[in-house]
Amino acid sequence: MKIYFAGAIRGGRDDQDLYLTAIRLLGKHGTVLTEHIGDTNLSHLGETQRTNEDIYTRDVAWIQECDVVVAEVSIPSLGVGYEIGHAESHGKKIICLYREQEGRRLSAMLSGNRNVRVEKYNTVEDLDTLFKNFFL
Ligand code: 6IA
Repeated sequence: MKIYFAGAIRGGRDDQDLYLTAIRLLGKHGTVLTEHIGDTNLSHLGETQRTNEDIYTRDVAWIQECDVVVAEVSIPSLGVGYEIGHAESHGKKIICLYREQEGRRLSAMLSGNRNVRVEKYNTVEDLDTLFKNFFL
């Protein structure tokens, strides 16, 4: 099972510890192609040793290769939104993980999209259960 995990980079790195935890949990169910998303050394500037074009080319190839895209969408990110749209156009399974926050609502392009499974959660334990149920 090849898993493409998506999470905000230039959109903001406030959730990077959570991404790292999610990637570790997902690793129990398959190969996570994008382990760098949880890298605590990766700043909001992204991978500085690669060009933007390299990153784009690699990421779209991985999306096309993967079995499922798991996207953490609590922090809005243009890149994550693009990756979800790209995955949808290639018929990939898509799970969006979302923590409800006071005064914010998830984009209708995800919450109103039947091709996207939105899973609301609060804790890391919720994520663990959610992944176990999904990858059974
Ligand atoms: O718009 P964002 O940067 O928040 O988009 C984040 C999403 O796009 C992630 O899920 C990644 O898969 C992908 N992505 C976008 N930019 C990068 C990046 N650095 N490094 C790795 N993945 C990325 C970009 C900049 C660098 C040349 C300085």
